[in-house]
Amino acid sequence: MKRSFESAVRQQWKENVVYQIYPRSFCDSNGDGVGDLNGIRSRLGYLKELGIHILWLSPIYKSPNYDNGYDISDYQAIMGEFGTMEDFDALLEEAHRLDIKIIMDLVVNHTSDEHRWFVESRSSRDNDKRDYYIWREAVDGHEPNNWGSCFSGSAWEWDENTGMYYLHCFSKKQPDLNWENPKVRDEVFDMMTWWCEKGIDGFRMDAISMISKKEGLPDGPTEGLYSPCTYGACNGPHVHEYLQEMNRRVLSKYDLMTVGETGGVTVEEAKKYANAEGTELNMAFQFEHVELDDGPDGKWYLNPISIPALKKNLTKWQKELDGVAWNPLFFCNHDQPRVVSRLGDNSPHSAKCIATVLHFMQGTPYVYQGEELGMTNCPFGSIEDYRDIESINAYRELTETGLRERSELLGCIAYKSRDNARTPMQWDDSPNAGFTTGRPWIMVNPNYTTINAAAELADPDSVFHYYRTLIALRQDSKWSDVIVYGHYDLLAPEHETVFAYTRQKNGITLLVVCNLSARAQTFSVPKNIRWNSAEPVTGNVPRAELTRELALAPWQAAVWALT
Ligand code: TEU
Ligand code: CA
Repeated sequence: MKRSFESAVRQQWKENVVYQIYPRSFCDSNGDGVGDLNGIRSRLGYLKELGIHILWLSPIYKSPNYDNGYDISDYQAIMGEFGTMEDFDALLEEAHRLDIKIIMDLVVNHTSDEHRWFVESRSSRDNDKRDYYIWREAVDGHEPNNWGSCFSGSAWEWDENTGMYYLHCFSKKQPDLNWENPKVRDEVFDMMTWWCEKGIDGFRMDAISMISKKEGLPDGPTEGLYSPCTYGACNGPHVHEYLQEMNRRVLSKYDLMTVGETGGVTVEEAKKYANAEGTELNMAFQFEHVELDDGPDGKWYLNPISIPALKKNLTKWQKELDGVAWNPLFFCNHDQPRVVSRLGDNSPHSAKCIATVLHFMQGTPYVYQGEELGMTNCPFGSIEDYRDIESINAYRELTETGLRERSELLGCIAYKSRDNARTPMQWDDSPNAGFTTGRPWIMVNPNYTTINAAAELADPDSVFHYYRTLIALRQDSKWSDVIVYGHYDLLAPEHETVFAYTRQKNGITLLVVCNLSARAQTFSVPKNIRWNSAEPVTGNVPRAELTRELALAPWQAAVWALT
């Protein structure tokens, strides 16, 4: 029977903030230049200080690391470089002791080609694991369709041994699983159950909107050299059916938080993925707001994000999901450049302003490691400085085909590369930012001498303490209720740089005003907003007073509670 839900259905995962760790770059405990599980455990106190109760770990499973762990060769073993299963158990136990939950990355759209399922599947046409993956005959001596991989090239790889192609929406080292095969679903659900029995607290589901491909795998419209496989793979005909089955067979049996990485998701689709009745997932990541600066054929452009467009987009998600689903709120993750270098000007002041915009919206905020320090994009030089398969493959394909000029493209990669998010966490001003005593696997951002956790912990005005305050306001203040559950309304949609909105619940109105610009601006509080008294909640300028005509400093953010 259908029930109707209010946004105010209380859930712990709505009231907390999620902190994402990219284990390879967080903290190295043994000097091999690669972050690891014991490194994470040694920093739990830091996360506690920030106020974190939920950690999402990017993949830590056994992997040949062509895509930094998003290519898994054994779901029930730990990557050797990260430690052992005992190290994981110790991390989980210590986290739980500190009241911190651990959410695992679940990468089941594809496996590594070194996973035993694929090794068997490719061994012969009649192997009993053949249908675990998506194999097709050549069509007129060519690939079965025009789909391109997210990491350049065709989405099909020819297998000499059996004379057929297999589908890989990501690199050819990441063959797509065939979810239409019930045995694949059994295997995945058994593996998930094994982790749940271990006591983990939830899943972030990688590329989960791509597990059901369009019937017949038809050609799609081309952009550049191929048709992005996302046209044929995202939100396919059976995706909700598979997630409901997963929910029935696994998720509903445990107390978990779940969030899907649902590329290509529309508001209508998100209402299903993250429906408030809880038959699929708790939240669904949408990416429209971080694609507003894309060019005609993808991300490698220097376009700025237009603030009115950003407001319009996020407002659509705020309004449409209120009461029927739940938004995850993010600007940063391991696939995005640093937001302070994208929407801001690299200054701590701009980092605080951007954080304010996000943390006062309705939804669960996600903080990506280093974001709470205002960590910036990295001044990479040549293509040799990069480690990310997406950046390296794109550079090769677009320059070799003559579609882009080398130095121009390199500038765009410097701006947008996922590696900007993957440089080591900046702990202090000692060599290699205190991340490792060895040689880091990727360069350290040279600005660690000024931007680092030790310096920010000691400075009450730092970005770190600003985030700590935002998190405390949400979790433990007289405004928690309206911050988490209040209704959202945008103000002044046309204003070129000021992002202003209200949140309302039980007669309390929060007024949030953020000047996303390096210039001073004026802002008129709309006439329909009235107040007898305005109490400052937070902001990045001391003693900001609310007046009808506001004179805002560059990057000023201010929040008032109106009564
Ligand atoms: O990302 C899926 C995805 O859609 C991304 O490839 C996205 O298009 C790209 O990163 C934008 O630059 C997930 C993971 O988050 C990513 O790190 C993995 O590489 C990918 O899946 C494959 O597992
Ligand atoms: Ca290590």
